[in-house]
Amino acid sequence: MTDSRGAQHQRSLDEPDSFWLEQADRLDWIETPTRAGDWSFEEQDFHIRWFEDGVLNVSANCIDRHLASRGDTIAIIWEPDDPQAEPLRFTYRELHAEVCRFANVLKAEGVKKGDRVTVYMPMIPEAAFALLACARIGAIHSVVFGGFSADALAGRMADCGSAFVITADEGRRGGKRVPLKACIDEAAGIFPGIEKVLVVRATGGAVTMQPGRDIWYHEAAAGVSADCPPEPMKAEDPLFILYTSGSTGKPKGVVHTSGGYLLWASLTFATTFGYRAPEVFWCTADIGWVTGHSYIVYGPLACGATTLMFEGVPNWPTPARIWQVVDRHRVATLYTAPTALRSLMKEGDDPVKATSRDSLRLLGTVGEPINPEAWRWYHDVVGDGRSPIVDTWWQTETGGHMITPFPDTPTKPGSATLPFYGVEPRLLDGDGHELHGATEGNLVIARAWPGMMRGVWGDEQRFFDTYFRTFPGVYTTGDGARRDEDGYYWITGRVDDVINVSGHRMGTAEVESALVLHHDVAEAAVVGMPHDVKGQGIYAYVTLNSGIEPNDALRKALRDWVRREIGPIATPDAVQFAPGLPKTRSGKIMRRILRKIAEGEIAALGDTSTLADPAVVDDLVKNRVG
Ligand code: 6R9
Repeated sequence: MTDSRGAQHQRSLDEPDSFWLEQADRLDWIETPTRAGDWSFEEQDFHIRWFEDGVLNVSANCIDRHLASRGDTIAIIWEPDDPQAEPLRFTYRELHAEVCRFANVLKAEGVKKGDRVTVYMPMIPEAAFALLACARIGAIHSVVFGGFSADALAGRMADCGSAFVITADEGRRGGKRVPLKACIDEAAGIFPGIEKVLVVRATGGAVTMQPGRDIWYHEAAAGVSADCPPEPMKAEDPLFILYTSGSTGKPKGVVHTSGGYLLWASLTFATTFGYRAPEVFWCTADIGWVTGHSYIVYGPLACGATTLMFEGVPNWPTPARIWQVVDRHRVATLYTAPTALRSLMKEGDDPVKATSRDSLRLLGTVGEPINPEAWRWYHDVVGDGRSPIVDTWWQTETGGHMITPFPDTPTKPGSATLPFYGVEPRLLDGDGHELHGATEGNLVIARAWPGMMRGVWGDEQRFFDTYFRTFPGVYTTGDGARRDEDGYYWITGRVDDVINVSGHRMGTAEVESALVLHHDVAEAAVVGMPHDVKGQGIYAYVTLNSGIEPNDALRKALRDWVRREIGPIATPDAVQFAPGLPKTRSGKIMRRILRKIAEGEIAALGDTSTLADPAVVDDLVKNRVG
């Protein structure tokens, strides 16, 4: 079987045009494409286009085309936060009606093709309806994770000029209420461009509605038709924007297209998970991350699968919740993050063993490197040694899986194994020279693939500069990797200033900018540190303004400040007050040294002779937090 995978992979590289035009048949086209990839990563001629003359509608591909053959199949199962509450189920036919109604409401409220619609929602079925409704009318959705602050939300809306936002009164998570509408009210004070707020009633919690701006979804939907013809879209028309953190500057709006992205989501879903109808597929991600886009909504629905959407958290109200949900809905494939596994592992094997899990056929992970210990626990305890694990490496930018096992690929704990069809990974040294054989280096991708991002919203130059300038002619992933003698890849983690906190990307620059906004802070430097559950934690070095007293109250105030400025996931795990930061004579902060101190690797600080003031380091080592 692996041989046929190898042969197919080789063909995808040798005959990309015929390979990808054949694969395009997976989708339902209004106008079938006659061209596959047309791209160049060279600066003079930089462009990336796939299936350029194809025309399709993503929502019709995810819904309408299944109606004749499986209209009564369950498309979405929704498991509520409260285990006592009733799950909801929507057949493809019901999904069609819900999405059409939602689309008609958007139209009636003036949303047009090409408009950017922000989605700031809890994990309720309406979140999926909202995405598909945007796709149906050709509006570009920009989902902002419900855990982000008003500031972060306003910044993202302003960046893509989004005047329309879809939200809910509140969300529910782990028995707590999350205010969402209130956050939008606050965001509207920061970004005055918010013209309309469509509010889904989820909890019935009290909210204030501003006449003329705020609309209840259930009221607007009352009179609209449950039929809405899908808008024909060019393959290269944007489907969505999703903001993600990079090593510099503010988060960038990663743009994905209608044709190439959907094909990638659909093909990777079908292949990596070997999906067989009528199995239940469960991806535990939030819809606010790319994993939720590709493997809760677009991939599964494009394949006519049954996708489970979970409102809650894996370990509430008991550490067995995740396994109880598996049993309750007879989940065949569970796709989750190593950080979730590590925190569940801490609870011991009993909560797992108290459940059956006999429906599981396949286990998947994503978001960060999985440590072999967690891999073995997942395999031996959760999967009872029966189910293979697919450790899928990919990024917001890649749209879907890039290096991953298939269900029958022989695996090694901790390795994402082999490249997907059409993916040509290379390892480069720091000077851009290709390294061959068993080796370790910067992971780059040497050719375009259909699911790759097409741009940074509103900043073409930043797209090229971020991904194609360091190593000319290839896509730079920002990750390091090792390749072993079998050609298997082992992702070693980010090589840039991005911290991977519980599988979520956090730019050090973002946290630093939030810290220096505080009136007591003169300067801040942020690095990653090892964390046994989150994978990486956030370690902040803070220099205070003169005359300000460093103490625990201020430390707490700074952590709360960042939490409020960006969101809970950005909260520093450690704050060290530093009278000075290690800088070169030209004033550059030496992060390498700060990282080593945060990691506790004091003996390995390396050469500090180029520092303007080497004594600074002694103080940092002495006052290390942790
Ligand atoms: C899908 C997603 C991307 C970064 C990526 C890498 C890390 C993701 C991984 C993995 C090792 C895996 N990453 N999957 N590292 N093994 N299986 O997570 O997208 O949020 O953009 O993060 O996550 O460092 O560069 P995104």
